[in-house]
Amino acid sequence: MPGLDAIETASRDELTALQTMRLRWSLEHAYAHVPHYRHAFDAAGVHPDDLREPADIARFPFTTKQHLRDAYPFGMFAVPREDIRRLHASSGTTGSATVVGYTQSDLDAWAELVARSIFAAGGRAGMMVHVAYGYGLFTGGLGAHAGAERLGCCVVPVSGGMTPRQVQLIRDLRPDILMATPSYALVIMDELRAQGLDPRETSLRTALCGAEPWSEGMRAELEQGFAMDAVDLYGLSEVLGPGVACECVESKDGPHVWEDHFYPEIIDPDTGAVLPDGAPGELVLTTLSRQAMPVIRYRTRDLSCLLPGTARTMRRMARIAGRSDDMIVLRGVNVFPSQIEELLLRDARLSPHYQIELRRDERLDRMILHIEARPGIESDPAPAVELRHAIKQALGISVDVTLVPAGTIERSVGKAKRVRDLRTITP
Ligand code: DLL
Repeated sequence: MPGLDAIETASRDELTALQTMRLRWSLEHAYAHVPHYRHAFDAAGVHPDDLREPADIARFPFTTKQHLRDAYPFGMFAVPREDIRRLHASSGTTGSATVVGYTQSDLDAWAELVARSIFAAGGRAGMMVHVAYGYGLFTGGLGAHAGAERLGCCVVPVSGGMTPRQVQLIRDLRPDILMATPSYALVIMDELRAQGLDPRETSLRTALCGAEPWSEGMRAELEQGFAMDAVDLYGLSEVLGPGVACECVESKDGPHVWEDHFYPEIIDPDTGAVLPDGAPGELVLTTLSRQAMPVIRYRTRDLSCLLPGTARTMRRMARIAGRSDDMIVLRGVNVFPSQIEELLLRDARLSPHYQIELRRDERLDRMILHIEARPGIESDPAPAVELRHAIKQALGISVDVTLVPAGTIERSVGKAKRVRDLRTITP
């Protein structure tokens, strides 16, 4: 029965030795089998033999989403098409999708890592897991599914949507664990309440939430609402899917990067320089074991920082503040939706259902924050005034806050759409 992997608590030296060996393998594999890497390494004047220790990876060129797009569909694969057992595609909110492939060994490693993540969250063999991540080309559903089975859990493969049915299944089957985007977990919670049920009385005791940025305020909302632990699960399809990093329930202090399979770096997004642990910047990931599609120094666009290990030897990443391409630049100030979320959830009169609208009026950018008030508060002007003040104090921007009736903000089944940018649309 899977439990804690020995490598999770191995010494830092043992981990570094493994990383060095696997990094060298991954570089050689990419160089030998993927024309893009051969050209890029040659152009940069580097060779896989140049890697003596993990930090030498900084000499190798970055890989970007554009490189993956240019190689659409199979140009980044390092094994013959016949050896690929499964394809997924990235959500691709902007531009064309990118296809990712897995060999049988990649699928096994992925299942192991998701099993490890569920275990870290407190899941154990024999428990029941309700998977509300979408099934299909998105990696969330099938990734969660295989990992839960690998751990020895009983999986309920519900996928996203049809929320009343989700509630019915939770009531009837009594799952222990929920795997869903945080925004969809909230939708399920609201549906329970709408049916006159107390979410605290369901069987759910653990949630693994991810696939979108969320805040400590949102964690508190879910944990108190459901009487459960909610941990942060991170991943991206280009590198694997869910299970690149996961928080441990005993510390809840940011996801541990599963460093035996991924080598993380933080860089300055403008200069590309590698930053020391603790400094905020863009997360860059190199795969150490992937056969079908090794990725070398992939620029995730996710903003985080690396922190020392706590519950495990492996380093942690700070909760993702946002993606560099989700960053709102309002009159020259950089703001992430998660910062707004953190502030609004400090007020118990406001609900976590919100949307940020950006407009350009007479060449001046405006942010209008639409938030659902908790029942009974709709006509009270005080929360909006106070939040406006708190945002001005904390973030230095003036925003308009509008309280809207419950149920008017669009609900998401998967990743929530927090920002509506109408600035490029001319009236
Ligand atoms: O979202 C994989 C996943 C599925 C992760 C289920 C966790 C749970 P993509 O669709 O390729 O893959 O989107 C990846 O989502 O680069 C981040 O911007 C964001 N993201 C993923 N997990 C988190 C998280 C899946 N825990 C992109 N916190 C990533 C914040 C996250 N953002």
